[in-house]
Amino acid sequence: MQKTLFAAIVGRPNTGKSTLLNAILGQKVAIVSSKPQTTRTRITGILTKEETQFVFLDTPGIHRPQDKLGSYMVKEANGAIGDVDAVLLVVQSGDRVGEVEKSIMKKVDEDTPLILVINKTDISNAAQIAETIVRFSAEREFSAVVPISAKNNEGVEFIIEELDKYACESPWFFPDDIVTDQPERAIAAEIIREKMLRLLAEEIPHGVAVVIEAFEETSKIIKIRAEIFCERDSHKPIIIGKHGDMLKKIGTMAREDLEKILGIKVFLDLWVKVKENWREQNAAIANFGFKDEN
Ligand SMILES: Nc1nc2c(ncn2[C@@H]2O[C@H](COP(=O)(O)OP(=O)(O)OP(=O)(O)O)[C@@H](O)[C@H]2O)c(=O)[nH]1
Ligand SMILES: [Mg+2]
Repeated sequence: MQKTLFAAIVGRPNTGKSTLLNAILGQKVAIVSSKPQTTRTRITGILTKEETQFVFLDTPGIHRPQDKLGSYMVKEANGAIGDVDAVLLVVQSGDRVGEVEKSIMKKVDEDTPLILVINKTDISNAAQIAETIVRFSAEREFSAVVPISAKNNEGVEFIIEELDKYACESPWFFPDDIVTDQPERAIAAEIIREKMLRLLAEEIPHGVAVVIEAFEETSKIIKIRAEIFCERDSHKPIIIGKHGDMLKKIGTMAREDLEKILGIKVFLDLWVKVKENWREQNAAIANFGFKDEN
């Protein structure tokens, strides 16, 4: 008998939602960075285990939006809450209950299982975990509270065990051997953005969008041409770097990751362009793939 369960992974930026998704799947499908607001759109991860297919929606961290892209991101996250059978609220061990968590707890209706996931236990202690449980439990009843370290893959299996209780009889939505519904082009664009988040200072990567212009696959190699759009003239030379060093570094790191993920040799051709203040323009946001489907 096939069973299915849809679960949304939500919380503030930077709590480790995407790291958790990757840990659940045992494979990288969502990019991760130490900077908040890494994830910009919903990312589907699929885990098929025995009879159950778990479909996870990783979402952008919920924050007070500063621009139109931010509004899109928050809408994506909030929208996911209403579309699923269960919700994982990811907080960090030691956290207090903030506005974001309060708004999420309010949005999840009483019939939907809500699991409190307390992440980053590897950098906290038992007292902090206990305090976090007390603080959050005072606000709302959870179907389960699961302390984990997504980074070290500890405790993650308890989330799956808990979610399995709520899976309903239903044919699977995806073949049992796929882990994400993201096209390879989208993964390539995200990996390039991840390297920029890692290598460049705060404001620059947050204003970057990556568009895959060409993706040509032969039996031996994938040739990818990507355009990196930054939002100011002054950012372009920084992304390119002295003698093109920075762009080369971004390209090398992205290529190495993509070769691992796609399992084939990759040739990456990167171009940097400027699209002034695109994060404030609905048309540009939509062109860069952030389309409002609700
Ligand atoms: N020590 C520790 N760090 C973690 C853990 N999980 C995630 N991190 C780190 O926390 C940072 C944020 O991780 P992400 O997975 O990108 O967080 P996110 O919640 O998806 O962030 P947004 O997409 O911006 O909302 C990264 O530097 C991760 O390496 C953990 O269990 N322990
Ligand atoms: Mg994320």
